[in-house]
Amino acid sequence: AQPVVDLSDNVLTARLPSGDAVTVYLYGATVTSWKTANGEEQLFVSQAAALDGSKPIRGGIPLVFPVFGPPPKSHATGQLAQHGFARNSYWEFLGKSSSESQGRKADNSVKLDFGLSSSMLDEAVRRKWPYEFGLVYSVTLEKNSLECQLHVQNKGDQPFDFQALFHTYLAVKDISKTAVKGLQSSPYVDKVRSAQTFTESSPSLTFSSETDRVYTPPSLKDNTLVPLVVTEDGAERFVVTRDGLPDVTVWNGWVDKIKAMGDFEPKDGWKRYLCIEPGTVSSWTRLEAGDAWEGTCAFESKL
Ligand code: TA6
Repeated sequence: AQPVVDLSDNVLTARLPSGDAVTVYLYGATVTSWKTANGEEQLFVSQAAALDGSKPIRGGIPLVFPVFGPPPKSHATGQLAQHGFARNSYWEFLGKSSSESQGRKADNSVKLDFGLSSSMLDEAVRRKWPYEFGLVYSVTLEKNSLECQLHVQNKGDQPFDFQALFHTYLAVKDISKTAVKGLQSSPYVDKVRSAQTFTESSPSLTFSSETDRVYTPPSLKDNTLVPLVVTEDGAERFVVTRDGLPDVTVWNGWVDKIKAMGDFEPKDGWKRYLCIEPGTVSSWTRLEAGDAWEGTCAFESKL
């Protein structure tokens, strides 16, 4: 049996013979559902998420490019919306391929490619960030895992500086029983404490109030990055791996921030999500004319 892929009304669905499935809206190339074979939804999407292209989808995996957070006014991205334009632009589906593994056609794996180039942007957006670029976003679904890879190409004759991040809303049963391991000794910028920098002392980060931190865990001696483990009630729930993405934002808005978000429903939904956001956001990545950059993260469900 082969993976089944369908695209209609700007929504792409893919399903593996094992039953694992993914849904991607061409709007923002936003993954809005990732289900493991048992039908269990792995991502959180607000019940009030706008799915009509009127605003970025609240939940799933919004893509952040070329700037994370509110853009610095004095920066070339200064005129763009918070988190940039990737998540509120229409991408195109470039096609599917089942990734070869060990030389054999893996029938329980499918790679979906999406593209966004500067020529596809609204003129109003192009004027705010007038660089020529090409993005290819690959979403690979395998049994119990989802891999997200962003390839950025500078197609102009001017260098540009960018940030990129996968703003992943993981579904959890209860945030008060959820922890993140693998951040110990990592420096982090704490948005809740006037963006001051601290060092994580705990081997297991837990949540009891609004949390909004950008961690930059030190890479290992062989330059690989430490996997993060999300646990629930002490048991492994997700393993998050990164390649070329030095930062991880950890965010839960808690009661008040979520109450104030018009497109966040239900209002007690803060208890059932945790954003683990791999990216390169603590500095700017400069891309020379003609050069390319790639960043990859993978989420493995241990349920
Ligand atoms: O990634 C964390 C964060 O930057 C928070 O500060 C909060 O603003 C969240 O993203 C949601 O941002 P959004 O623009 O999607 O409402």
